Amino acid sequence: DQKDLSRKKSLLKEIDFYLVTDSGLSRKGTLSDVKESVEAGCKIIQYREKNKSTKEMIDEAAEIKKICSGRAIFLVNDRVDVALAVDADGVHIGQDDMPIETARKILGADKIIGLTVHNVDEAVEAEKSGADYVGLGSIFDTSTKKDAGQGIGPARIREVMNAIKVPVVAIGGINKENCRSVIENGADSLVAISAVVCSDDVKKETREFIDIIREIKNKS
Ligand code: TZP
Ligand code: MG
Repeated sequence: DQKDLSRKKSLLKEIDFYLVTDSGLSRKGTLSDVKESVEAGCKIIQYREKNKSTKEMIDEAAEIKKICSGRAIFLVNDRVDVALAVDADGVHIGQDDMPIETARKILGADKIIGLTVHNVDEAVEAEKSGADYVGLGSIFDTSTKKDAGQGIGPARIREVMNAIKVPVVAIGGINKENCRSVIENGADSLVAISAVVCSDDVKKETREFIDIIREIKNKS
């Protein structure tokens, strides 16, 4: 309902670390990664699955929803149909996916929609189109997403932050060493995929990211 939605949207502002799943890179599997990361305090999970059938995705998404229930926001990457099928909290879509206006029509007002942007112009456009947050990237070079392009550098985060009001989530090539520069440049939160899911201890990595991010936010 409406109250629930405004709570979730304000929660977006309080997120520090944002986990995106990747079954291709994961050591212990997506469900294990989600469970460990949520246990460590991660408040938002995006199910990003490029290699499974729709049926497999719906089954897995239903499991992720259970794990997240009452503890973390649960979004599905690209697949508006899968998000609807399991009644996820929303979707994260890219510039070449379903247009945001169309996704909004299908999902309704009470779902979260995040959009990937690469620069200030796309960020302003995303906000105008009703995005609840933007994912900005790739910040650094990364091999996790083949078509991510060269890193734009953390200084660009500030420009985007100054241009829009919705939360900005930084993504791409972020690790525990360079994440300081990301938060220092104003990002509300950040995603790390390989730095977390390629680890043997997803819980510990998540915890460490959260601790570093909070420490920097508290200083500024
Ligand atoms: N979108 C832009 S970069 C990226 C996505 C999904 C991959 C980020 O993965 P990693 O391993 O944190 O660089
Ligand atoms: Mg996409």
